[in-house]
Amino acid sequence: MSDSGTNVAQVIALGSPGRKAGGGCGVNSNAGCGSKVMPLDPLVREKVANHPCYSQEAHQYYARMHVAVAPGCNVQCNFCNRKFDCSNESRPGVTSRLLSPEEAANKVRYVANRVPQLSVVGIAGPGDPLANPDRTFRTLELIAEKTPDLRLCLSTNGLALPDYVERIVDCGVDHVTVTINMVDPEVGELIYPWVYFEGKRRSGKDAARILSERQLEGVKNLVAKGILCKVNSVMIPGVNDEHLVEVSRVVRSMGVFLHNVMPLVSSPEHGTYFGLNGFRGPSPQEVANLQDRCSSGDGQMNIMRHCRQCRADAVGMLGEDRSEEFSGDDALQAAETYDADERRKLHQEIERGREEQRAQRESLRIELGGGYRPSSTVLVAVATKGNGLVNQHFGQATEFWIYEAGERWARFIQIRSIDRYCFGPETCGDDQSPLDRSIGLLADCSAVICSKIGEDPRRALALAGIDTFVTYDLIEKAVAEAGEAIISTKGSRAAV
Ligand code: CLF
Ligand code: SF4
Repeated sequence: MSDSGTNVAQVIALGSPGRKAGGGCGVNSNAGCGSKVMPLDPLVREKVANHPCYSQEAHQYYARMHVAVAPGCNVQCNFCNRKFDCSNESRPGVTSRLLSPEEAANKVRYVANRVPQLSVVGIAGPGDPLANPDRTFRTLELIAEKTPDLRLCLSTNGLALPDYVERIVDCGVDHVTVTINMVDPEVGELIYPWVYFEGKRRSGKDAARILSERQLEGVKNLVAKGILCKVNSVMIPGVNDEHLVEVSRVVRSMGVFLHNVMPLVSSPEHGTYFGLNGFRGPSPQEVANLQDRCSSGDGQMNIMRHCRQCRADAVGMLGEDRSEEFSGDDALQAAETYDADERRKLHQEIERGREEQRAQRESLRIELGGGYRPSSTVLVAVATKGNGLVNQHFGQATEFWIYEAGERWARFIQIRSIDRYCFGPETCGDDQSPLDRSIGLLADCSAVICSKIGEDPRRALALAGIDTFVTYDLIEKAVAEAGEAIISTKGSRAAV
């Protein structure tokens, strides 16, 4: 059953009518995420193969959902307002409907029957899952019983993590995210006014030290149990931005698989300490620069670059928000049967399509990031709905995928969302049209690649010095071709 274009094989069928097929998907299929291309242990490869957060490639084909069952929190972060969902994995200002464990398990089954790409269920709030252990573990047990083919995922601030590693393993959770914003209490006291630990509220450096020790102890124990561990960090300019390179180095040395550096989203109306006190979020360029520093030099970390900072009740592919569609009472009823066979067939079709794309990409011999970087590169923005293809109309794009392009070379850098384009009054205003916002968002790009565009936006982009390429093709192929064309006519333009 599906309401989302059920024939997945059709959706990911390659190439466009009239064009030579070729190329492939986001990153090397042996890589976990982001820009690095590294061979993976077969066990790890199996774990990331269909996890949309742990693999940039997988996120083009598979969906996740969150169930909002965990209301309380044991920590106060200066980027969080408790009226809203946990900002460690959600954008500030988003509020989810709290579910009971039974309602959550029913909703998972309902969604799984209707979103065939669903592969992962996560608990990420609205508070901290491990500050609500009974609700969280009951939910996980029910989901494992009713929808056993789905992967289970958990996100936590880590304060209570050492107490629950065994239960996490027993429940069958195989992916855990810990938000670590510092490993130095002097930095930590600027981010955490207090933590609640062993029945007492602790503040200042003491609070930050306890939190950091507990986070690292929890991570160490998870890794020892074979759980795939990701670390999320909120990048707060002037507070922990420089320090996150050290965080990356430390967690990598402990066996963490992936580091997700996310921008602080800060505005006074969210009512957070940082928002009310003028702390700004970083620009996309600043985020990309820090991610590059974490992934090279001393850090050498595998970096997640496609996070959408989604809601505690998110549903769908990472780039889409279908939470409203599944917010009614219908989804919470117990009566539905579960069609695991139908879902298995659909996932097999997805895998067949991915395999074809890989083979075609290999035949094209386009390098996907990795160690080598051409001497001349430019940035290009891609409008895509996923599935490895340039397949989105410019005017309908709510986000752009930014690539660095060179001769037979393409490196995925980041996602830029039009809705979230606001880094201060000089870049954002109520009077800006969606077109102005897109152009502002892409000001450092040399080209936009999309499947269709109107004459007016094409002209406006040209006036801003941004070329347009219209195609329906594999993303890396289109990116490398556009890059080559621009460099041969205009030369290189500074990349991020
Ligand atoms: Fe959810 Fe997090 Fe699991 Fe993914 S989200 S609990 S690891 S299934 Fe993913 Fe969303 Fe970013 Fe989180 S895009 S906010 S990283
Ligand atoms: Fe808010 Fe999450 Fe921090 Fe708790 S851990 S204060 S819910 S951001």
